Amino acid sequence: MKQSASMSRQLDRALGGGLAESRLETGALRAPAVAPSKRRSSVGVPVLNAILEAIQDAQSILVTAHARPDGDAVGSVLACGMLLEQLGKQVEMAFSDRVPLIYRWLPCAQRIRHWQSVEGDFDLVILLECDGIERSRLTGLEGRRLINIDHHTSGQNFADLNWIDTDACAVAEQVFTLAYAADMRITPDMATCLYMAVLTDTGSFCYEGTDAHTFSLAHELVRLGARPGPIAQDVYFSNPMSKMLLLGAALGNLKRDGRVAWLWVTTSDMERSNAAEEDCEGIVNYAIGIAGVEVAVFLRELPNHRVRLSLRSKGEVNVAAVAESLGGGGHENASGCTLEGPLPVATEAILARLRALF
Ligand SMILES: [Mn+2]
Repeated sequence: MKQSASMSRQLDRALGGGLAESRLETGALRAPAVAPSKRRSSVGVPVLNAILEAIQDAQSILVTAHARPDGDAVGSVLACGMLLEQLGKQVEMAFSDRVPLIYRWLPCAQRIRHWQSVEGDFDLVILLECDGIERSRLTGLEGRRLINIDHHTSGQNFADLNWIDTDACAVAEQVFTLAYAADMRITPDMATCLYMAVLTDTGSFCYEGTDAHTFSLAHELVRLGARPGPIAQDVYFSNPMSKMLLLGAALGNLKRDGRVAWLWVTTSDMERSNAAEEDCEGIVNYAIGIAGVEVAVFLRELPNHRVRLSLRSKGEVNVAAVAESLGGGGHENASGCTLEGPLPVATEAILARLRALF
């Protein structure tokens, strides 16, 4: 591991002109230099140094992320785990929920444990995309040495070391930066996991904030061995039938009032479609896809009579703030929270909140 003297050079190589430089080294491409971006100077170098030192001092490390893991959580936990193994660490990766089917093809995905409680002694726990230990829904994290790496605006300084970079397009970008800072090689397997994370967390490079830097990161990951075609096949064209049946049920419940659209599924819709929780992923995007709709909400009735909400915005409304005011969190354009049921009450509650904004 490099000492701090070379840290800024490493970071610069990771996120700055180094991308163009590495292209020149390969001699294969002569693309123009990547435009500088504000986030390259905003990376928290001191905390990165501290994180690298903590990793260096640890022998056994657990890597986890939030419950109901999405593509960024799964891909970044895997890449981070592989990075730590390269550094000679004893690594466990765990989630409180199963890895969704569409991510189980990822390298090493079968190594991720499905735990309710942290098992074993760890010198260090790295939490990705959590605003507190509760977000992981793993018990037994209290009192352990924790590192928090997050890119959400709802990020909190709850751990011993906290690296929150809201300019990162995915937590995968932070894992990428960490690998470069540690002077470790990003293997094709790591690149595959990180590319999938960036692809899914930027909404296939569609969300606001996707810029030249996002594409240079993607470019670098492809150069390092990620294969966009097969990854897109696995993520977008390998859905179980249950997901399509559930989508049909949700679209049958689609409603609109001015610039707000919403749709929902009940527990009986879930049962009838033989759907799993992960089959709900992305349904909200069909509602935000309507012309003239600014905010969309997907509501899912939970077996405990509470209601899980996913919110999307085209940019006019900050749905992270809306979700945070209701105990949830996320990004300005994509967020979530859980409300008390029954479903019609939760629907009215969120609609009242959104109508007040227009
Ligand atoms: Mn993310």
